[in-house]
Amino acid sequence: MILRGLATDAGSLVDRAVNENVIRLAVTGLSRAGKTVFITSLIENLLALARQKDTLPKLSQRLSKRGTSRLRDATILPAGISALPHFDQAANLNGLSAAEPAWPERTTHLAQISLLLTLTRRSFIGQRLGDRRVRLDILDYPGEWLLDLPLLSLTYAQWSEQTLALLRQSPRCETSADFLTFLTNRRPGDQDSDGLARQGHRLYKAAIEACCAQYGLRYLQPGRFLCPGPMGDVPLLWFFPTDVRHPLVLLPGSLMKLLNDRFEAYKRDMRATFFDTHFRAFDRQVLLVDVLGALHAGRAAFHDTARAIQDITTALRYGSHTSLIADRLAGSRIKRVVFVATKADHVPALLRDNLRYLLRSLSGEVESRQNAAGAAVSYQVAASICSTEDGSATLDGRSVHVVKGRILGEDKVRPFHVGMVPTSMPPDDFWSERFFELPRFRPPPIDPTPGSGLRHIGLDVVLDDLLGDLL
Ligand SMILES: Nc1nc2c(ncn2[C@@H]2O[C@H](COP(=O)(O)OP(=O)(O)OP(=O)(O)O)[C@@H](O)[C@H]2O)c(=O)[nH]1
Ligand SMILES: [Mg+2]
Repeated sequence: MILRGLATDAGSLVDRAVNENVIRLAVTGLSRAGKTVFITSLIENLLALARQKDTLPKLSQRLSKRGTSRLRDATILPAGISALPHFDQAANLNGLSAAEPAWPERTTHLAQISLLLTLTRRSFIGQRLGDRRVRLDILDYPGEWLLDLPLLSLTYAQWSEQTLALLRQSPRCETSADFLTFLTNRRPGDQDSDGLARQGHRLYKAAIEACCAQYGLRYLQPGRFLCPGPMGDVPLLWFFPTDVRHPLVLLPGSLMKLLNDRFEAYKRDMRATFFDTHFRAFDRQVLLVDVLGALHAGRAAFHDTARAIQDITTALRYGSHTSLIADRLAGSRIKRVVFVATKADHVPALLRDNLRYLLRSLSGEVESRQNAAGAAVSYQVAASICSTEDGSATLDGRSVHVVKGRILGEDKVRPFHVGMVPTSMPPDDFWSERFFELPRFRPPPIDPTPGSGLRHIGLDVVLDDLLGDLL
C-alpha cells in the first residue's frame, strides 16, 4: 500500500517535471498604472482563447496547428489553502459589465490568482509524453508599495537625506510647507515622544498625499503611508524623514532613535509580509507604465515616473543562470521583461508608435542593464480594455486624429485629442505648468459570462512577448 502510494507520488512528481511549467508572472506598475485591469483582461482573454474565440490573434497564430488550436483548456485554479485573498476576477467582470459600468476599485491589499493552460505538444513524438501544462501565478498589490523596493536598501539617514532633498524642491515644497516648518523646530536633543512622532508622521503623510493628488507625482515613499493595507495606521508607521547630522547619533530615549527604529522595523515588516514572501522569485515581468498619464501630469510627474521605473528595475534581479540548480540555489531571475505603455486607447492608432518610443526613452538605461544580464526585453503599447474608437475631429479649422468615447458619468460620445506625443524625453519648453488628468472613459459594453473575451489593443502582442516560447 505504502509502496503504491510512493510510486504514485513519484509518478506525479515526474509528470510535473516533464509536463508542467510554473511561471511566476510579475505584473509591475506604479499606482493607477493599470495592473488590476491588465490581470482581469489577461485572464478573461486567455479563457476566451481556450473557448476558440479569436480574442488574442497573435497567440491564435502561434497555437494553430493544421487549423486547430493546441490550447485545449484554460482554467482558473481553485484558491486551495492559500493564506492570501483570491484575486476577485468575477467581481471585476461584474463591475465592468454592470448597467452603469465601473472600473475595479483601487487595490488595497495583496491578491493572487493562478491560471492553468493545457496545451497539446507541437511535435508528434512529444505528444506521446501527454499534454503540457503552463501554470501562471499572478499577484496583484497596491502600486504604492512597489516604491518600497528601492527604500529597502537604504538606511534611515540615507532615506531622510534623499527624501528631504526632493521635498524642498518645486513642486513638492508647495505641498510640504507645514511639514518643513515642523522640521525646522526639531532639535537634536528632542526626546522620544509618540506625540511628536505622530504629528510629524501626519504632516509628512499629508504632504505626500497632496503631491500625488495635486501634481500626479509618483516617487512617494513609504508606500504604506499612502496605502496602509489591512493593518491600518499602526505605530510602526509613525515616522517621517528628518534632518540628520553626520555621523548619525542614536541616543537612547531620543526622537531620532525612535524614528530610526521605526524605519528599520517598517523595512523588516515590508520584507516579511510582501517582498520576501510574495514579491520574489519571478520568472517573467510585465512592467506597466501610464506614460500618457505621466505626460499629461507635467514635467515633475514625468521625471518622477522615469526615476521610479529605473530605481524599481535596479532593485530586481534579471537574467538567467546557466542551470536549473543554480536557479534554485540563488533564487530565480526574471528572464523576459515587457515594458508596456498602458491605456493606449487614449491615443489614435497613428500615434501609438510614438508612445512606444517615448516609453523606451523614459526607461533610460534599464534596457541595457537587463540585456547585459541576459534577459529579453521588449516595448509595447496596449489597452487592456479598449474603451474608445478611432476617429477624426476638426480642431482650429483643421482635421485631427482623435479617439472617441464616453467619459464616465456622461452619456454623450466625445472626441478626445491627446495632442503631441513626443518620441523621446521632451525638452523643457514642451511642458506647461498645468496638471491635467487623462479622461476616464467608460468601459465598452461587456458580456459578463466568463470566457467571452474583452476588447483590447495589443494585449496579444504583450502576451506573446511574455509567454510565446512556452506555448
Ligand atoms: N481607457 C482605459 N482606461 C484604463 C485601462 N486600464 C486602466 N484604465 C484606467 O486606469 C485606472 C487604474 O487601473 P487599475 O488597473 O485599477 O490600476 P492599478 O495599477 O491596479 O492601480 P492600483 O490598484 O491603485 O495600484 C482604471 O480605473 C481605469 O480608469 C484601459 O485599458 N483603457
Ligand atoms: Mg490595482
